[in-house]
Formats: sequence, structure tokens, C-alpha cells
Amino acid sequence: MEKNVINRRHFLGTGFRGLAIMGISAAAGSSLLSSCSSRKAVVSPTGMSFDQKPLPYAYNALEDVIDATTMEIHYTKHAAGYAKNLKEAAAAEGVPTTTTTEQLLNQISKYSTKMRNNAGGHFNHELFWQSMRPKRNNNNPDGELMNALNAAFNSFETFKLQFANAASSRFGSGWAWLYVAPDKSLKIGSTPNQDNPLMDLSDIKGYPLLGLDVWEHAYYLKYQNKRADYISNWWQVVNWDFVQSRYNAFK
Ligand code: MN3
Repeated sequence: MEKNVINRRHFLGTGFRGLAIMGISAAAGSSLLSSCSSRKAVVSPTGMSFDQKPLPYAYNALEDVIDATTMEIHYTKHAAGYAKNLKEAAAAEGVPTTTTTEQLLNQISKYSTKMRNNAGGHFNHELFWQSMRPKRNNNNPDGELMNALNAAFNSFETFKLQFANAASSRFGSGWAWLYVAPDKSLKIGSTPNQDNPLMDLSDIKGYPLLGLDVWEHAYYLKYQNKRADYISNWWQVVNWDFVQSRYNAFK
């Protein structure tokens, strides 16, 4: 048992340094790792701590797409709970505080279910808050990201239809994703519970650009059973500049 803990510590501490010693940059290491084995998750170029960042807008800023009460409860109760429980699990299972959430997710199969649920929950929500902004009409991406979406899905409208379908057909609780697959292509998919494409045990693997929370706690106060209405309204508050910045960071 103790040996496993030491091995995990050793790996987490030296994963990226090991690549540096081999003369491989983190970005190149990412492609190297992802091409080595389909079991390996995609290594993220960004790093997220285990702490919640302040919400980048007021609780009522996304009205009337997401109501203020839902935002407040979602951020201060649900998401805060994932961060707290992640830190508890990390302390109990010997994960150094310098580890990023992404590094942990890349090898989440080595840890407890509590770690999986809460590391996933923390990452997913931190990404979710950043990927929204106050509502805009004709809220579309532009430039490089728009070109990439058009190329991958034939049109932006088709992309939105396929993404909405992934979100509405996820049975029970989970997330819909736009992500960059290991072969660098843009993909749409969904994951159950708080799983995400960075997890080594996920059925879909890649670098998430955009995620939509379809747990009932994300929409039930305002939309009740009408998940499809929540999804179609949500496009008005997507922060495409943020999505573009993640796309740039990955490349
Ligand atoms: Mn949620």
C-alpha cells in the first residue's frame, strides 16, 4: 500500500520533468504520449489548481438563460463541494498539492472513486464557468475556430445540432463535450457523471474545449424537465473567445 503511494508521488512529481530530461517539450510530449497507446489520456498544456477560481461574472449575469439562484447554488454548493472533496481525497491518497487537476485526471484510474468524481467535478465546473459570458445575439465563434468547426462538421449549424444531440441524449447525469482528439481532429461526445475526456479511463479521450453540464442541478429550477430548452438557450452565453483560447493553447 505504502509502496503504491510512493510510486504515485514519484510519478506525479516527475512526469513532466521526465519528458524534459528526454529533451521533449510538454507539447511534443503530449503527442508522443497520446500516440503511444490508446490507454493514455491526452496531456493538457494548461494547469488547474484544486481551488475554485472566483466566478468571472455575477450570479445574475447569465439571465435569462441561466437564472441567478441556479448559478449561486451551483457555484457555492455543488462546485464548491467538488473542490473541497477533491482536496480531501488528494490529502488522503498522497497527491502533492503541486499536482494540477489535469495531471491527476490523466491517471485517474489509479485513484479512488471519490477522487474520480471530485477531480472530474472540479475540472468540469471550472471549465464551465469560464466558457460562459453574458448573453449575446448572433453569438458565434469567428476566425480560426469557426473555420475549424466548419471543416470538421460541415457547418456551424450542424456542429450545434450534433452537440445538442450529445447533450440531450446523455442518459441521466453527465456532460457534452467539444474536444480535440489525439489525432488533432475536433470531436463531439458525452461522458457520464463527472467524467471527462482528460481521464485515462474515459471512453472518449482528448483535450476539452467546451463542456455543457446536463446534470439536473444545472437547469431544473428554471427549465424543469425541458433539458432541450436549456441546451438551445445556452448557445447565447457561450464564451467563444475562451473556447478559441483553449484551441490556441492546445495547438
Ligand atoms: Mn454541475
